[in-house]
Amino acid sequence: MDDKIKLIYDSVIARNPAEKEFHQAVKEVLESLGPVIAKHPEFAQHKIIERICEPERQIIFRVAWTNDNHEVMINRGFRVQFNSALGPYKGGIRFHPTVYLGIIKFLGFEQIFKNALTGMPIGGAKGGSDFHPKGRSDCEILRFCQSYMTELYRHIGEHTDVPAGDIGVGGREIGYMYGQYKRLTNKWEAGVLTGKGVAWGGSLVRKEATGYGAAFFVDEMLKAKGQSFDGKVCTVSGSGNVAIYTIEKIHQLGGKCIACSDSNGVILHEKGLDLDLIKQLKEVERRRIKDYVKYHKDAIYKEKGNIWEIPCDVAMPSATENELNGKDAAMLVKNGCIAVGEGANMPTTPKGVDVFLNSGIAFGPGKAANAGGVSTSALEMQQNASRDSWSFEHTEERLHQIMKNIHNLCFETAEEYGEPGNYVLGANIAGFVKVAKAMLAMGLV
Ligand code: NDP
Ligand code: 2IT
Repeated sequence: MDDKIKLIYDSVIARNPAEKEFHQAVKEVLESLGPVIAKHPEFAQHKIIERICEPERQIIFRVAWTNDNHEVMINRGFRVQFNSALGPYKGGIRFHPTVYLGIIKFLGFEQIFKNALTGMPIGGAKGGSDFHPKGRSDCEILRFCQSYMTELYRHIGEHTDVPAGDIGVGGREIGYMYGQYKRLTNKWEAGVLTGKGVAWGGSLVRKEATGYGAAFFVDEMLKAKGQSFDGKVCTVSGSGNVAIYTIEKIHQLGGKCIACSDSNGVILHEKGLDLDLIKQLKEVERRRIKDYVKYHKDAIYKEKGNIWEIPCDVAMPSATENELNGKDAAMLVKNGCIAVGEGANMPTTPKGVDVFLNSGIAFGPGKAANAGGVSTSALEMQQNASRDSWSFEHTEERLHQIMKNIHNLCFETAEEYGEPGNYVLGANIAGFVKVAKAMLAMGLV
């Protein structure tokens, strides 16, 4: 890291103690910025890096609700509105017991640059709660979502801050939160949330968008190497929203996914995953992935297994942060993997990223590869603003073009800064420069 930038990084650590995921996300971006500061001394003079590392606003609140036994439950809610230089704050909401301020800040920080890369007018934010949705009844989820929104509604709005889903928050939760927002404000303000149901202001393709977009991004990286998905053996971690639609698009592009997972274990099905079954188990019945083997006797379930041990051509971590470490990365490379696309946010540890970058394989970092979700959220906002709804084909084509553009922007930026093929550097610099220029133009913001 550049010496002057290291001082900024040290101060970020001192000012935000014990937020290790936030430190990790900041470090990864700041390590790319040395050549940018050399080229743009005005960024340093106006303290753009220092400003970008400080959220514009952080909201932390109590979420009280009652469970089905009529007991009072208390959780903590968050919304970190990180940067609005390019548009209203935009980013998902995560419900997971591991959530604390450091997780929301890492996600919000990444979101600034991701959203900049999309080319859409959206700033960066993230929210969530340490609420644990697993095993909760529908009524409990409803009461929690209503209570969460009862505080959040005063901080958001179609021109202010537009939340969406993330881990533990999908169409059901967005519906409950939208309903509560509508009651509290007495307004039909469709553009305040994205990921809505298609019958009431949602966009076709939003559900599929992150996974489809990640597969499109990897397809572009493969094309840049003169390759394609055709006949490639793939592994995709997780079995949630991002994993499911990554698998779907890989299959459509001619690849074969043989493994997926959840936080308990790994499914390996050599002849190719049965996606209809996965959708039924996960989306409809909300069951665990281990039940897959009840329907396919030739599939294997390994409790606490490591999906990265399975040899593959393409690996797509699509579950959670730091799920793929240096050893896993070395194993993937040794087993002949040629491309890795991050569907999740920051799923690869810094050591893992180093292994991939040094190996010369194609490595697509999350802030570029998984930007299809938020891009399609921005397309949902466009449809809401014009009171229109587009066809699946048109929306998917828009998404595809956006992913190609993001790929090319990262690719060309890496070349411009003398590190061809380094999509990490390309994504960080291209995203940062866009935000930095907007902040400079707006004065002391
Ligand atoms: P879901 O809640 O739909 O699915 C999450 C999946 O990841 C589940 O299979 C879950 O397993 C697994 N998982 C979650 N936490 C952990 C953990 N701590 N350890 C192991 N496995 C875990 O979430 P999404 O698919 O929406 O999100 C997945 C990733 O993609 C996240 O990193 C998210 O930030 C990122 N992302 C999501 C976008 C979206 O539009 N939804 C957009 C861009 C990025 P289990 O059920 O056992 O917990
Ligand atoms: O990490 C992400 O980009 C998301 N969870 C989606 C954000 C959004 O606003 O659609």
